[in-house]
Amino acid sequence: MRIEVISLFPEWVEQVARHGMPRIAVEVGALSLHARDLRDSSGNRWRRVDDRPYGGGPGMVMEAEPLTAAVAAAKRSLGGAPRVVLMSPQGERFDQRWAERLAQEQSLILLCGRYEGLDERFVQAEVDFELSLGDFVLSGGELAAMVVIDAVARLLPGVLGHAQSAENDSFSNGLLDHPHYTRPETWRGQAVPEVLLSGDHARIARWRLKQALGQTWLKRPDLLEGIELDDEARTLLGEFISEQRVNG
Ligand code: 9D3
Repeated sequence: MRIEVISLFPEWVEQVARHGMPRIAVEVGALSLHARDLRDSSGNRWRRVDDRPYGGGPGMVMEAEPLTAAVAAAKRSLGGAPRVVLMSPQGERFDQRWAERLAQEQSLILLCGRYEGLDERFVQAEVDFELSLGDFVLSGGELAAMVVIDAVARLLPGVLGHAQSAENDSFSNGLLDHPHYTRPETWRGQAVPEVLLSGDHARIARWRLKQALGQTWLKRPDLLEGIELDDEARTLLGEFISEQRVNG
C-alpha cells in the first residue's frame, strides 16, 4: 500500500515508519509512506496556508487552495484513484473495522488538519471520509494519522510473522484478549493458572476463550452486544459469570 500524508509537520509524521510494525511494513515492501509539507503548495512566497474565519471568532482556517494543490500533487504521485481521508474531530470513529477496510486500499491520502479546521468547501469537494480517534481534543491530525498508519501497516500481507497473530487480536474476533503469563511460575506468592502448565492445548484454548469472554463481560460489556455467541461460548461465559459470583 502507498500512503501520502499532507501535513504542516511532515518530518514528524514520517517518524511513524522508523519503529515497530510500520517500519517492518516498509522494509518488506508492503508499505511506502511519504509525507508532504502543505506549505510547499501554499502558492505564496510566505508559505502561508491559513486565513481568518469568515464570521469572525478565534483562530485560523486552512485555505481550500493549498489543500487542493497538495491533494492533486499527492494524486499525481500515487496514480490510480486514492481515497482522501481527513483526520478530524467531526469524523466517524476509527476502529479495527476501519483499519481492515483501509488496509484493502491500493493507496491512500491522509490529511492532517491544524488550527480551527479546514474550509468546508474543500472538505465537501475533495474528502471521501472523515475519521476521528474519539472524543478528546488533539492539537492537530498528525498523531491521529500516525495511529491509522500503525493500525493499517500491521494488517498488510507479509508484515506479521504469523498470519495467525492478527486473527488472535483483541477486536478482530470482537473480544478483549485473555490474560497472559510468563516466568516465573510463582510471583509474589501468586501461581500461574494451573491449566496453562497442563500442556493440554484444547483445555488451554477453552480457558483462554472463557477468559476473553469474561474480561469482555467485565470491562467492555458493550462489545458483547455486537457479537453472536455460539453454544460453547455461551456456556463458557455462563461458567465465568457464576465463578465470579462465588469468588467475588
Ligand atoms: C479548540 C478547537 N476546537 C473548538 C471546539 C475544535 C478543534 C479543532 C481542531 C478541536 C481539535 C482540532 C484538532 N484535532 C484533530 O485534528 C483531530 C482529532 C481530535 O482532536 N480528536 C480525536 N481525533 C482527531 S482526528 C483529528
